[in-house]
Amino acid sequence: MELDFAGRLLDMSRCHVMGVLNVTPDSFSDGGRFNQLDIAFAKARQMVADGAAFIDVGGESTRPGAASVSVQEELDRVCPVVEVISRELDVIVSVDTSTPEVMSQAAKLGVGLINDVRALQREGALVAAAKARVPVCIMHIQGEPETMQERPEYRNVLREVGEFLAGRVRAAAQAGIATNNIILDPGFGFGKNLEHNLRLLAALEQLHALGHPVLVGMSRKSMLGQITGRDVDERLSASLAAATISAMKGASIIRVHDVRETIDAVKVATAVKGVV
Ligand code: 9MG
Repeated sequence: MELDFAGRLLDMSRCHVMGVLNVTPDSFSDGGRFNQLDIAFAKARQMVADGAAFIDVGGESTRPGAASVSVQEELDRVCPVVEVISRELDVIVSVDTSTPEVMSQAAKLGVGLINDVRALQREGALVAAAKARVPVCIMHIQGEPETMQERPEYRNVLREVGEFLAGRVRAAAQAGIATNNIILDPGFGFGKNLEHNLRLLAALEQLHALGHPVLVGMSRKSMLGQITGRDVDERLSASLAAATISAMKGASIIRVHDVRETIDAVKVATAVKGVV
């Protein structure tokens, strides 16, 4: 089960780690775009040295209540970073965006994966992703990031997430995206309360029934804070537990802030899976 990420082939039957690289103003302590580019590149280089197979570059915060960003601002934040990482580092660059213009521009700069938390629902996103001719990650979300955590509701979260993703796979296929280029993500924390997230994680292997590799992201998320009572910068152990469970349940890509530590956790899970 190999996928071609803009010329880099990866076996999706194995578990890979994706490092998070946010290029939003709140992720840099000092000003100046050149300085920010240097900092972003240094972070990416460290994550690659630590074993990341992907670097996920995002210029729009999807945290509940985060301010929206103009297309031009998102392009200005993301493109220089995508360009320098694609040129200088041996890694698959993923672009975390819902904006068609950013998808198209990033594809020209060498991006190997489009990661859209809005499941290609913005006008023009399906067409832009199809033209990019790289794999896409389609994530489940209920509502919009600004308001999604206000009162998420499901009758059966597993079934509804599965139906939503299957519907978006159909829409993607109709737009010309090759179905074997689609990765699915249940979208932990995106319009879900703790019980919804736990039900999805407990049944993660069932998502494979849709026939696509699975990506998950739980690193440092509030679901882990709710379970442990810990602040965001104290959630490493909980994030590693979530990563280990996901790897055991067959996730192909785990999106994290702490690459080095997660690589070790994934190695343990992979070793155990190898003997059962
Ligand atoms: C950008 N982003 C933040 N959380 C994420 C998650 O859980 N999955 C994916 N695919 N992207 C995410």
